[in-house]
Amino acid sequence: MEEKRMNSTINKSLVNDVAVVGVGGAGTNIAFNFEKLGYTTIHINSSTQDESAISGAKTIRHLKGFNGCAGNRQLAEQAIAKNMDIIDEISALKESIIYIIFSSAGGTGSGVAPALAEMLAEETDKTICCIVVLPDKSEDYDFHVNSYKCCQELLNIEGLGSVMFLDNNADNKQNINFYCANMLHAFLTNNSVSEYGNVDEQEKRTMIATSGNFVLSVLKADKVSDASVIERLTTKNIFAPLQKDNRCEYIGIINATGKKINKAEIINIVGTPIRTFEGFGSTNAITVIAGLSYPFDHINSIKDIAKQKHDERENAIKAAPTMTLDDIDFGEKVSKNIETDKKANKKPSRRDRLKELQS
Ligand SMILES: Nc1nc2c(ncn2[C@@H]2O[C@H](COP(=O)(O)OP(=O)(O)OP(=O)(O)O)[C@@H](O)[C@H]2O)c(=O)[nH]1
Ligand SMILES: [Mg+2]
Repeated sequence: MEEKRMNSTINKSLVNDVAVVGVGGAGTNIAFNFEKLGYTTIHINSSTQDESAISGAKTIRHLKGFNGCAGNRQLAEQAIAKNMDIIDEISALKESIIYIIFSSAGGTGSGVAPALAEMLAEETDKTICCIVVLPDKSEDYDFHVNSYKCCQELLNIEGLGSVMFLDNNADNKQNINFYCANMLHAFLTNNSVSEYGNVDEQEKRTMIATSGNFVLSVLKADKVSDASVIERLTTKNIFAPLQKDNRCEYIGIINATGKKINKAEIINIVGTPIRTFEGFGSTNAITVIAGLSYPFDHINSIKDIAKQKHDERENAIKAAPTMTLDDIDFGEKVSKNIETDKKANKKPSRRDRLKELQS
């Protein structure tokens, strides 16, 4: 009992040590889900319309002087450059773990978030984690170009903690937003204890702080099997498909009572970790993989879609005959200006005629 109380206090302190920063429409929508779960949250946007979508949000920081970035990443970077006080405010937060959440495909989040993440990683001792939304394949050219460029920039930042890649092909946006916040919350708050072992706060911090891709699965005890957990980690989930190179750093398995997940089966899929942290006695079974390779193949497929859409546009421009509009001159007025015509045809007034006689 004593141990249980101690463990739950520790886990509560972990949640109290996490702050969330949403940037742009998608980022602030997802961050709002975290805010409702009790996290310290800051919402950054350039668009007042996006801001009204999260009505009731406590802390909204508007990028002053801007009203939307319309998919323009450079404009968004300028916006944060002119509003550096927001970065100072985040640096000064008491929480030591910051999750920056944004879509890579728009303008505001895609342009602001990498700059923000890099500055916080350079200038603070905080653990800087990201949650990045990737576009669905039906979306337009511009979204794919932005997403690829944003990921390219993000993956070159040194000193980042874990990054979660949410794939908008996987489900509708509201579900993705909800599952992302609630699964991570389930992991951060899990305080199950067992004489067989626990995943403690430090182990959770280690997994969160490990750079690379981070995925997790949360299943109710009655749904747990090795196959269902693997399915949730690899296909039936909200994440970008894993890079198939068998590289990971840590595995965390918090087993549901009476339903032990076979570690070897997980390793078979994600690769050999430095260590597997195992816990028991949980209501939900939670499995976490940290330090995976970034999903390079999937990000390259975003570039391929951009290229395909680019080529379609170029081909249409090339194939279209050059059209011009010829001049026309029918030697007459096209439309009559009645007022001008009336004045032109008016005979001189008696006053004017008398004036002429004065000279
Ligand atoms: N998962 C998820 N995706 C979203 C959500 N809202 C928009 N998106 C996706 O995010 C991308 C557009 O990014 P936004 O976040 O709307 O763009 P922004 O950062 O506000 O940038 P601008 O509006 O261009 O200045 C598209 O791929 C959308 O499909 C959301 O609530 N959840
Ligand atoms: Mg927007």
